[in-house]
Amino acid sequence: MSNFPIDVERIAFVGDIHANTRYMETVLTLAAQEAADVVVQVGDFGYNFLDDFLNKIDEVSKHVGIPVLFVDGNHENFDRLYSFPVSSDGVRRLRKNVLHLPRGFRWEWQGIRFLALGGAHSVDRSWRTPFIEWWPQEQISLGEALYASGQQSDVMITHDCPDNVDIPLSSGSWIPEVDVHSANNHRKLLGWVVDEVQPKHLIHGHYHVRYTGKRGDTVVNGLGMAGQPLEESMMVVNTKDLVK
Ligand SMILES: [Mn+2]
Repeated sequence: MSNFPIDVERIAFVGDIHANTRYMETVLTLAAQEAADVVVQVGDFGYNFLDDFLNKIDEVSKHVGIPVLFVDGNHENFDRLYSFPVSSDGVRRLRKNVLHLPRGFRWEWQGIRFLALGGAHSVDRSWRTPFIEWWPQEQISLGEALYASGQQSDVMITHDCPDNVDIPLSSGSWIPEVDVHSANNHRKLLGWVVDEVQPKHLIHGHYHVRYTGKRGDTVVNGLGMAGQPLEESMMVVNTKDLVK
């Protein structure tokens, strides 16, 4: 278990940001108004992680005194993201106040056990240029799934949604059949990890729709995206309420 160097009583979760600097500024402002100790972003955060984006988020984050933690999504430049080293405490510091939670990273806040597991399949992959607009590291590998499944946790923070959850989506008839298949397989693999970890709560992004559902005994919260009203993209909670 990581000795993650902050404790957190109140968390502002936020959905896909897609490198939208101005939206992130608004998120941090609301997080401060809501007395959150930290912003936890659920993937599709920085895309190319440009210096201008990271510097601005770091500056606003320091100004309001709220660090930004994120799991990776699928629309991220993984070559750039993984060029930042993992610190001895297990996270990537892209800036002093902007931290990546790698897949399988575990920590505790308020005695509650958290597990990060980013990644998803891009169903728009066919329209993207490999290694410029799309990266194969986007999917959870079998090794990452095995590593993440090794221990129970109370809360999972993911980008994709596990299988056996009804997401209130409009139809995606534009998606090629092979990518429907790959996306479903990815959800199954994540679902297998969830079966092993048995979290009480799972929070995810990727589908750009705010809803609350269940998967067995696990409460599932899906978050909206940048551009939508903040009540669609954000969920601010007391840490201890996640396991009630
Ligand atoms: Mn996504």
